[in-house]
Order: sequence, then C-alpha cells, then structure tokens
Amino acid sequence: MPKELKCGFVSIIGRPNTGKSTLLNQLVGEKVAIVSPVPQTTRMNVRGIFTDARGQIVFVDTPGWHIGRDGLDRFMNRSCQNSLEGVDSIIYVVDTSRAVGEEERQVVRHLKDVKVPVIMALNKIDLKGKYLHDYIALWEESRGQAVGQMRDFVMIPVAGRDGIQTDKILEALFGFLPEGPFLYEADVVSDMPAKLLASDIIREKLFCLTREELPHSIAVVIEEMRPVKGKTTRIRAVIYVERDSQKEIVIGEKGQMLKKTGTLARAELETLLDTKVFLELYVKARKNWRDDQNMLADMGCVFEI
Ligand SMILES: Nc1nc2c(ncn2[C@@H]2O[C@H](COP(=O)(O)OP(=O)(O)OP(=O)(O)O)[C@@H](O)[C@H]2O)c(=O)[nH]1
Ligand SMILES: [Mg+2]
Repeated sequence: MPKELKCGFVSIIGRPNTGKSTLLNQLVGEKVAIVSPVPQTTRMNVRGIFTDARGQIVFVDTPGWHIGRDGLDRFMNRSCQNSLEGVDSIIYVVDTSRAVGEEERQVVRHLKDVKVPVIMALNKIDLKGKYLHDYIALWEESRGQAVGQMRDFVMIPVAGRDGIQTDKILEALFGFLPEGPFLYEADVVSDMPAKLLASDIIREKLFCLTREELPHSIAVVIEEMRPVKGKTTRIRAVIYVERDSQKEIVIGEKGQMLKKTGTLARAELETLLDTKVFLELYVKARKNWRDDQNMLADMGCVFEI
C-alpha cells in the first residue's frame, strides 16, 4: 500500500515585522506575499501553497497582530484571529533580535488556548538572537510548563530570509499534519486574485521607497485591469494617502518617486503576468480612509459572509 499523502492548513502568526511573509515565500519557494522593512506590511490573509512527495501544505500568512483601533487595524487583527479557526498547525514567528514587548505578550495571550501543534520559529537568527531566551520564557510562562515537557510543540531557530533551517519547519509540519487529498493542483503556489496581487506589489514598492510614517497612510486600489491587444495588460491604479502634503511625498520632486514606483512595480508585474504591462498611477488624498468601510471594501479588506 502506498503511504497516504499529508495535507493541511497552517497559519503563520506573529506581531508585525517578525518576518512572517519572508518565511512564507521561503517555504513556498516563490514570492507569494509582499515584504518590506515597515511594520504592518501585510494587510490581509494570504495563502501560499507548498507541495512535494510528502503532501501539500496550505500556508496562511497573516497581518502582524498589533495594538490599534481604526477600521483597518480591526480588520487586520480579526484576520489573525480568524486564521486560527480550523487550521491543523500554527507557526508562531518571533523576531529574536528585538526585545519582547506588550504587543508580543498580547500575541501569546491570543495563542494561549490553541489546541493544534505549534511551531515556534525563532526567526532572524542571523542577527545573533539576543532575545531568544526571553521569547522561550514568555511561552513557558503562558503555558505554565517547561518547553521540554510540552507536547505538540517544536522550537526551531531559523533565518527565513536566508532559508536557514526552514526545511526543518516543513519536516516538523509533515510530522503533524493529517492525511488527506490535495486542495490545489500540485503546481499552484497562490490563489490571490490578480487585482489584489497588483495592488500589493505597487504598495510594496511604495513601502520600500518611502519608509517612516507614510506607509500607514497609503492604500492602493486597482480601478481597471484588463488585457489589451498584443499581449499587454492595462492597469490603472490609484494610490490613496490621507493628506495633500503626503501626495507630494508619493509623487516626489518632478514626479521622480512615482516614476520609480511605477518602474519597479511594472517590471515585477510583467514577470508575474507574463505580458507587457501598461501601468497608470494616480495619487489622491482621502481623509481617514482607514476608517472608511467603502474604501476598505475597495481594497479587498472585507470578510466574506
Ligand atoms: N536579518 C533578517 N531579516 C529578516 C529575516 N526575515 C525577514 N527579515 C526582514 O524583516 C523585515 C520584515 O519582513 P516581513 O517578512 O515583511 O515581516 P512580516 O512579519 O511579514 O511583517 P508584517 O506583514 O508587517 O507583519 C524585512 O525587512 C525583511 O527583510 C531574517 O531571517 N533575517
Ligand atoms: Mg507580512
């Protein structure tokens, strides 16, 4: 009898900027989620699928679980909470180069009652892991047990960016996951709609180029995306900011910032879509969009009922 293949859902959880999306891309072996040095880059759950001879893992990358109250914050944190439902295992990603803080304590509180196996990815180990033991102590305190005695729990020091020890995560997961039929064809790595992918790629370029406070005020909405003759995709995107003064930053002197953003985004979109891309970018100010439900819906930040 051939051995049954494993298949299951695995949620990737942690506070902002710990390297969850980088780890997802490394595990899947392709870029399926955007990454930037700015906390709160990921704004909604993103699936990445890994398949090999052992089975199939459907990863769910989540926004950084954070402290915040506006409409977008609530959507992001609810996405994290929802991702815990019905999963077969959780990868809890911590940044061992940064001290534990209140946000981390909150994440641990959210994970306190999960019943599925947890892999604690002690990430960014290339930076020497100064705070590694604090994270372990916090986890032990929360569970009231020494890690050596915990069942269904594994700690793995990793550097997601460089792929150090990430294969150990896959090994551990295939140990935990149930047997079952594949949910996706073996060559599928992502199920993200093209429009959301396009807006995320543009946002990623802006996050990497602008830094500091501005990214939290940026949203990208694709108003049009359609094929035109001669293997070209036409994309019209609006970059929203909250104030007119921020428009100037996004546009840059003589339009340089916007031009750079467009060039970087277009190159990536052309590879991804395998067509030429005609990309039009507009910048608009919209006050308090983070609390505007219509705007959040346009960005794809809605829960399906
Ligand atoms: N040194 C080092 N940096 C890393 C590693 N993994 C990720 N990073 C960096 O950490 C930053 C955040 O990475 P992301 O993958 O966007 O982190 P995230 O947890 O998805 O962040 P949010 O989506 O904002 O919650 C980026 O600048 C990455 O390059 C790592 O293993 N080592
Ligand atoms: Mg992310």
